[in-house]
Amino acid sequence: MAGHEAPARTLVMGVLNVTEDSFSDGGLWADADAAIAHAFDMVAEGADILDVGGESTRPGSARVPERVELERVVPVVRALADAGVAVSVDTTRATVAEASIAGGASWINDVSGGLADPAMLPAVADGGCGYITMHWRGHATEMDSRAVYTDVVAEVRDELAERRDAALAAGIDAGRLVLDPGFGFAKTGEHNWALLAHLDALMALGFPLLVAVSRKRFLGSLLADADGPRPPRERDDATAALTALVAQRGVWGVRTHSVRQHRDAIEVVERLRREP
Ligand code: PMM
Repeated sequence: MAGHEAPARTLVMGVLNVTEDSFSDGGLWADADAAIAHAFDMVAEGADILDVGGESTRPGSARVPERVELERVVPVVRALADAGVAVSVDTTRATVAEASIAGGASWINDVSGGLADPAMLPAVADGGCGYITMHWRGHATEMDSRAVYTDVVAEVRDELAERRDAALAAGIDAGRLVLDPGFGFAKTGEHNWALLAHLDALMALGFPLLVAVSRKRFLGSLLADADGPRPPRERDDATAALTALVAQRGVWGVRTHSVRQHRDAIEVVERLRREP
């Protein structure tokens, strides 16, 4: 169905949150210069794409005004794109997408799959860039209450298929469309595990898949001890284990906070794949 050329291996997308409040690295990179320096460190570690975000999507967080999001994101996008880095921008707003594409972004990563802003899909189609469309059931303040499914795999598959079709109908290039099940977005830990166990059902939608599980809450719960859930920064080994498993299944990319670990995991998978 898609006109995609499969990448030689699973790609690594490094997370660059230019926000005050993201759940795992919030506040660390809010300053543009610090964010750009961290971005170059991730490129040196082997990131294929850097995903710049100016609005936290963590459950419960309030929306950032558009002006603030633009001020945070666009200078960082320009600096990275000018240096030849492939940049995606994590935004649900068409205005931010347009300014980012003008600044050199080659991907828009829209966690709402076009649902948050009706101007998004036409903006991406006009901009001619790649589009990551994610399964979404509402903004951060309301998503936990929408984590209700009878059959999570079938429902996410069907709702994601609608977003795929909407993106194609808007004129977005089929060769640069990527689907994402949206782990943790209107999903409990049980839902995330079910989706991970049945990625094949989502791959059957005919488009490359991005898996973004880095440091997420369900891993903290899995690794909990008497002190409570494992803190976000101590979830990287578990995330890398999942990266190896999903790379083995042939996903297009993983979105991660700790680039080197994930590149290493993918190297291992690729080396094993070459054995007869
Ligand atoms: N998760 C977060 C942010 N952006 N983008 C995509 N495509 N998929 C995701 O699952 C996703 C995302 C939240 O995580 P963060 O606060 O670590 O950025």
